[in-house]
Amino acid sequence: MIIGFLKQTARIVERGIPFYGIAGNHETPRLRTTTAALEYANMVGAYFAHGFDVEYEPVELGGANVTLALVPHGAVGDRQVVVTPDRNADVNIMVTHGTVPGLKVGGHELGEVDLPNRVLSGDFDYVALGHYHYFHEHKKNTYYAGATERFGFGEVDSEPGFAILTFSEGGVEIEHVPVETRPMIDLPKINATDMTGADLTEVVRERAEARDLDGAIVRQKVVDAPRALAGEMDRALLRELKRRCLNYSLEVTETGTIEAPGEGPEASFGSLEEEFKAFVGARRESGELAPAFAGEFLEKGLSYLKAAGGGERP
Ligand SMILES: [Mn+2]
Repeated sequence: MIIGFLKQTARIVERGIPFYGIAGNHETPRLRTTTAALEYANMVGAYFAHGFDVEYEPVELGGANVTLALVPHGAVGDRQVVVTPDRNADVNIMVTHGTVPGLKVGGHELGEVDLPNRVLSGDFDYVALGHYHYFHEHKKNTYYAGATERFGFGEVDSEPGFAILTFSEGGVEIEHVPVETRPMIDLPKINATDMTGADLTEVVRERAEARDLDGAIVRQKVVDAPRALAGEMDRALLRELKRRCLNYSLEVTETGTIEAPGEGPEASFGSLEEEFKAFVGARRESGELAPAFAGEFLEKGLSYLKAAGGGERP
């Protein structure tokens, strides 16, 4: 995958097109002593800020002096961070990553805000946001451009694409340009109470026939299934569906178990320590880990992380 990314990066750079970006939560090195995979792109002439500081990059574009304020995920975590526009630039653009105040997903406000107004309130001509995968207006000059591909069924209703900005005396205009992606289809959920393997096979077949699934990424949820029902299904049908679809995923939840929560847009990532705490906490709550063991595991794990210097910010 990194080879494909580098080839496409080189295609842009070779044409003399300025190419800048920042690291998000996934691209930021987990240990400060290591480097980021994005450094490879920098070697072929792009520029990605992936450290823990705000970086200002002047770029001449179409006769205008543009200053980019690159605010990677690593800098957003700094409570003291200050981002200011360049007074000498014609156009000031901030590029950053995280969750803005008031961002609602499926009617729910996302809990954790890591891009407070303190970061966003500078007098920039435009603020380009990443992390939330939908094209979304936060303010007139502040948008999430959205992702160019869907990353999970939580994004089944998103329209992948990119954004084109036009700056003029009158301000900034933004246009979302959809890109064609593989179809992603979440088939209507099947309630399997009292079904036999043959019944379920029949309903799965009906659901599949109702849509054109060829080459698509498909999910079929089955809930409230009697024990071991999935094993009694017709294997030939499942093989055929797996062959026709890029991916066909049959997700069966048995009676008495709790359905896995739907994947929303990706959660915000904290430090390794916060993630480890959340990991242990979730398993203690689900009963997977006994409380006494979980406590000890958490304590030991945190001390190892501390010793490795992974969580502590200097
Ligand atoms: Mn992200």
